[in-house]
Amino acid sequence: MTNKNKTLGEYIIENQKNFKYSSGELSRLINSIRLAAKVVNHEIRKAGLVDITGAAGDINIQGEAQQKLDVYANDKFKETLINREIVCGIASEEEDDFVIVEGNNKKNENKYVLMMDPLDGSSNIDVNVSVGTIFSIYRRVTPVGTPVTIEDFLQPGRNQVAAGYVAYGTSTMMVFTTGHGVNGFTLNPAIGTFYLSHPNMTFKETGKIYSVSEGYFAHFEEGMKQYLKYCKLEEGDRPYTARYIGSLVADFHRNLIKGGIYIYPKSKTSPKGKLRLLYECNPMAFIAEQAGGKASDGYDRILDIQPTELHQRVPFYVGSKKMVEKAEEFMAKYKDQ
Ligand code: AHM
Ligand code: MG
Repeated sequence: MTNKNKTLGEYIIENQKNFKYSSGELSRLINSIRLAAKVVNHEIRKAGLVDITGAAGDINIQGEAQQKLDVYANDKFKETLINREIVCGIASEEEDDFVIVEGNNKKNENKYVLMMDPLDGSSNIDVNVSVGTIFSIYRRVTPVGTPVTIEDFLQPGRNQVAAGYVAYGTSTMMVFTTGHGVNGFTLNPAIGTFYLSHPNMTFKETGKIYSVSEGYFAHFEEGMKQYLKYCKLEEGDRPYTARYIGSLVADFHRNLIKGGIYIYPKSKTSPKGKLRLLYECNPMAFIAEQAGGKASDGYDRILDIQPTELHQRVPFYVGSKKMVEKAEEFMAKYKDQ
């Protein structure tokens, strides 16, 4: 079949043989994420009506308690995956600790762990701006048949077997990689089907967009300050264009399509950066590399960091390869200042 009109379901079936260790389990897992994404999407699309039907935390007109959307998204993804018995563990930005999934027969037979930020950028919901779901999948390292342990989650990002995001924007898109490039699927809301709309997505080698909250300029390290000055200089293809939505999925997605760099650096007020290594940076870094881009903490490759805790934060530089390299050059040059 050609790519024209191809659905996500068809894509998954056709590409199953290319998935690492293809046993059908990873295909089922991606299928379940697709399903949860549609359910969450449906709820997000009603968000503007909350003021009419009652604010989060209130009792709505049907007598049901309104849930905050990030809690709702977390519950939906968890419930969908647990019910289908395709993961042995889940870690989420919304949970203090990881969740062990034993399966119905309590045999812990499944091979994959999933980590997620179920609704990233959720503070944007109230102002009608795009949000996203980010997910990351690994094979467990402890033996099948035993409950998962923290070791299964604290794996370097290069061990990921799949990662992706769902962007709830002007349209809803699911973009993911299983280690064979990056493909984007757009939801046709009328029939609830994702279609392959962006096959083989790649970062331009360089671009003109830089995305960083310059409001924190005074708190940045010298290297970052110098890089931002460089972005604004009139020279060659500069000055660049500044674009910052404050929603990682949306900022990353735009840069992937147009060429650019997204940065959440460390600062005096966020000495380790803000974004989480396991739920945000690793999956985005895997997608970036699979799309020919680059991701680092300003000095080293994100995917090589050995995590030490579930909710670990890390500075994040991601996007077009040459732009990330240039930012790293500034960070190295002013390292000790
Ligand atoms: P969240 O996980 O609490 O939603 O925070 C992550 C979000 C990213 O989507 C976004 O890029 C960043 O926080 C924005 O932070 P800031 O408002 O400090 O610029
Ligand atoms: Mg987040």
